[in-house]
Amino acid sequence: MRTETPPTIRLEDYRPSSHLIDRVELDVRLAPHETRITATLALRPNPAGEPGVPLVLDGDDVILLALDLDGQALPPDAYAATPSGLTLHRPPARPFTLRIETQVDPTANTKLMGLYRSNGVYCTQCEADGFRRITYFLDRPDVLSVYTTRIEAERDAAPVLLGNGNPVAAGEAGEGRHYAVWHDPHPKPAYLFALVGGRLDKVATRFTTMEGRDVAVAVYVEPGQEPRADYALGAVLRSMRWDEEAFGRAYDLDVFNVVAVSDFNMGAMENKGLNIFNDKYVLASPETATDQDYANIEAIIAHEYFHNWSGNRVTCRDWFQLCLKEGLTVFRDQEFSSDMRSRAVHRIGEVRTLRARQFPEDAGPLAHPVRPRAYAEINNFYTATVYEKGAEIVRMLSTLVGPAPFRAGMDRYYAQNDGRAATVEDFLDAFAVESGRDLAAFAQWYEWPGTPRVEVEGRYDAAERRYTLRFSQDLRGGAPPLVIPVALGLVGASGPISEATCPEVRDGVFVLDRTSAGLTFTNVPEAPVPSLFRGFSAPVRVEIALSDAERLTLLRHDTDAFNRWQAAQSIAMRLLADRGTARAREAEDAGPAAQAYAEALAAFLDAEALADPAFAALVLGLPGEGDVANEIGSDIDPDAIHRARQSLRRHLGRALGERLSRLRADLTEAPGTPFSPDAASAGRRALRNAALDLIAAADPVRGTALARAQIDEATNMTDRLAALGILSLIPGEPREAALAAFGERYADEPLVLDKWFAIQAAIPEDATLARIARLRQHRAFSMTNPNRVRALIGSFALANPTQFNRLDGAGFTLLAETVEALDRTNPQIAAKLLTNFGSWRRLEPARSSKAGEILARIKAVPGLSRDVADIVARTLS
Ligand code: 0A1
Ligand code: ZN
Repeated sequence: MRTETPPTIRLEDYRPSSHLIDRVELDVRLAPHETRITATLALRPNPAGEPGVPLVLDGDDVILLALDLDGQALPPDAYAATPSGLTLHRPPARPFTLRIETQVDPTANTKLMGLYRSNGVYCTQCEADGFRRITYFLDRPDVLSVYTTRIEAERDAAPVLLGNGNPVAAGEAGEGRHYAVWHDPHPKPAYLFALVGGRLDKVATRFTTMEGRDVAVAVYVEPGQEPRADYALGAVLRSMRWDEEAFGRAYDLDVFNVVAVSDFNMGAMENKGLNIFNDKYVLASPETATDQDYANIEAIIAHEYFHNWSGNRVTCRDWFQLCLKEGLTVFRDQEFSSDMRSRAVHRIGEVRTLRARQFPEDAGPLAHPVRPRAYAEINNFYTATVYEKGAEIVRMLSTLVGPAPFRAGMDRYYAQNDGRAATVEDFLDAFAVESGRDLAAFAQWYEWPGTPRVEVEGRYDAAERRYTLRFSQDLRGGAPPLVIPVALGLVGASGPISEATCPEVRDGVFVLDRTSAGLTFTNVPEAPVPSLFRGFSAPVRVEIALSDAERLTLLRHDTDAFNRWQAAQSIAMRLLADRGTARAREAEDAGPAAQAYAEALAAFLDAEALADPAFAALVLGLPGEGDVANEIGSDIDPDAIHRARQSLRRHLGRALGERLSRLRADLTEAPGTPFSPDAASAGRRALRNAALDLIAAADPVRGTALARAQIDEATNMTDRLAALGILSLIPGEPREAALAAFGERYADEPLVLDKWFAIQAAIPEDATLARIARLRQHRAFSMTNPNRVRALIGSFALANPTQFNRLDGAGFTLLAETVEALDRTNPQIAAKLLTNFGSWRRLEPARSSKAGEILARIKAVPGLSRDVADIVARTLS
């Protein structure tokens, strides 16, 4: 539906549904253009709803073919049907059955919401409001029904027919057609409905739950791709076992199916018993997937599987409660990945993502509370704030109440809300009961946008052997003080100061719940360095005046790996932010601070690199250009930041060169070592490639030779792609030859070509725009496939700050034109791309006014989708 001023939906206006639907029987006859759906709905008035009102069913782009009530055709004046809704003016005040026949065109469905076809495979996406594109329905998450689905299709076109729940019947339907019937005994909202029909092959196994249920587990992929689905299948089994062990949650159906499709708007979807995935998060082989891909697959398989309890068994009352399932499930998948891999390394990755994506969102015009109070288009609220900050809130809650009460609170939450549509209040209530804490003040985390700042001052009194810390918090927008768990400790010149004590610090955590507070540690034998917010214990910005020498003490001696990494990052960040401002434009010289930083890194590498290469790779990695821009905060000049970062990379490469070469040699796998995606092997590759990056920055000729050799000799995609990325930053013939060869080698591998598109879109040179224009004509590029668009255009906006923010506005124009074109076919992806303008006001004035002009031009385009109209209006507000 296209509209100029989207209506706003408000949390305070929530009312229970007028009716409930206890049972849904669907008969879906799949056909490329004329798919017919007969929905038989067992309806009744909702005792909690308003009595005597019309029944208003949602619809979106559906054609009504037939309608009857309790077997009787309805007279024309009894109802009104449009493509966007079906109203029964005077529904019976008793239970009744409505039979609705609709028709949809899955092949013409380019929005990828509702029933559509991806590479010929029929599939569905119903969250948040796609079910209404299949049939008229009460398409809201607090209407839970038991579904039975009969799917019928031509056997040749769709030999595999999958639905929610358990398979109960199958057979011939005549004229080359066949059918399957699926029954899902667990009541669910319509957004969890799914079906799949197509030519697919599977890898399969069985899993016995802790309750003794024998579950058939399968991952379905396009024929020929089965070997690439093994890793995902293994990840399903690990997820099933982990949720039993960590949270006591067992799987509750006889089958669990995962299906990979190539056209998908998001990462994946947790439909009950039938998770549908973007193939990027299922398919992996050493030749085509990087270590990051393997880690993402494991995490997303887990995320969708964990939704079976956090989201499906306990669902959301309304879409304002989205964080209830998403923040909690992200927290759960983070914990899973930390247990499968290195906890410290994983935590650093989580925080990097939060700072790169959520902090800017929270500081810009699209900022919103983790539980928003109003929305115009819910599909625009699947944001870093809801997901990642939502997960941080659950993490803080677990820190506050402690491990045993947290687990008990989770058990209580599930027990009390199983089969219900719950709220954030229901969630917090379970923990309040189990911990005996009043969580009313903590609940404010859900209500206020913006990243709180916490200022800290430390003072040491040598005579009294006392150390005091003064904290004050500042949350913009008039919010009350938040409850902030501060995990902390003191570190001395040669190690942690364990004898120091402070009564307000329990189990290493101080809870800051006022605007300001002071702490006094006694028995402190030397001037300490405070290690604050260990493990990033709260999603805040910390301001404390520490010298580089003090930060290096933390890097050397802190027991908290996150803060060791943070110490190194803070030094690098200060160097980059000082030099990355327009004023420092000409400053090239690295200076003594950079020198000292390089020496500290050298000592660190000598002592620890080989013991924990994954961690060392993170310590060696500089903050990204976007991170530096976020730190600077206003009057941002992306060119100055780029120059500053290049100059520091060069400096480190020169200062550490020999060491880095030695490290590379030490980390080289013996020839014939089989590839393994495990975290330790991935860590060694990460450090080797981080070393190559700095070597190439200091010596492009040598870098070119090493990168070319690595591309030729690599036995896996991680090494090949890392080398290609490094070479892509060195202009010249070797780069062009390597890019061309890579493009040919993987000509038939769309997911690998996505990486190739992304690398080229991120080249920080003027000629990149012309390169992108050429790549848009590449035979593998397609504007209707979200992965392709994200790879080429999304990466440009996200990973190429100097070119996207070009002074002449050509980068903004490229994005704007793509958004406009895409809005006609896939508004969700168009709107997501448009969010890349989120920081436009913080750019220096010339760039900022260009961005403003272009945004105003988009706003004036007639017939914008609600998705894009909403983002553009908020971005300009
Ligand atoms: N619930 C899914 C995310 C998701 C949301 C909307 C979608 O519609 C296109 C698809 C997926 C998750 O958290 O993984
Ligand atoms: Zn999710």
